[in-house]
Amino acid sequence: MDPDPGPDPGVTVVLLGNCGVGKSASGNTILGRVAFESKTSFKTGETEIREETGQVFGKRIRVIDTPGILGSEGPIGSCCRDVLSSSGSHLFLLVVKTDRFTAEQERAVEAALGAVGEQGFSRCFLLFTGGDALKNTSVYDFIYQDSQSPLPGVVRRFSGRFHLFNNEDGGREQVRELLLKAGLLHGSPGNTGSRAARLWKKSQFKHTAFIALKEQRIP
Ligand SMILES: Nc1nc2c(ncn2[C@@H]2O[C@H](COP(=O)(O)OP(=O)(O)OP(=O)(O)O)[C@@H](O)[C@H]2O)c(=O)[nH]1
Ligand SMILES: [Mg+2]
Repeated sequence: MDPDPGPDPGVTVVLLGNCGVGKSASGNTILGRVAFESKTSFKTGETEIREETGQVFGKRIRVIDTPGILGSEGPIGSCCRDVLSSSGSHLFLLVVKTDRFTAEQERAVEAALGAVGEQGFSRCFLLFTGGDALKNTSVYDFIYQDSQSPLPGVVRRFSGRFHLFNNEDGGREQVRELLLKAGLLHGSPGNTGSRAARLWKKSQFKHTAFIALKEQRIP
């Protein structure tokens, strides 16, 4: 008889980023319920690290919601290190709003990357929010719309590890796709026959082709 594998350690997802970018709303979308307070005003933003757990597509998922990273680098960095040393799978989501990518947004991205550290970087995805507001614009067009913006460079560093959420409709398919891309559902991207592998390959191919096209156009 096989030894008892013990309780499933599950997946820990950490939401990181600037204040007001949709971290809490994304946590709610992932869990499929209103677990975190998502506010309309930046000024009264969340100041504490909170966590909630739920069953998502048959997986036990612990979601950790953090306050805006700027000014809270210490406690958030320590939270990320704790997660990295815990059992189970980990996914860091660096949340960015599909809005003008300002110098402050860039600083927040750098601070979040500092919190995740080299050890966590390969498990870190960029998560764009505001998919509904993009309307007929693709996420690729949004990323590359301004050739002076540092955003294309940020996306390139993630080698295609990015995803788009529409937290307004909170649809489940976007959550499933994120978990598939991250290799957390039905096998890992390394398992070449899996749907995750196909989805990952498709997004990598699209990303590489798009970069090649854009880089020819941008002087
Ligand atoms: N239209 C639209 N609005 C969104 C989306 N995601 C978040 N928002 C809105 O953006 C605002 C900020 O969202 P929050 O989830 O509170 O952002 P946060 O990053 O948790 O903010 P802090 O906790 O203050 O740092 C809220 O008004 C959300 O409703 C989205 O995908 N589409
Ligand atoms: Mg919040």
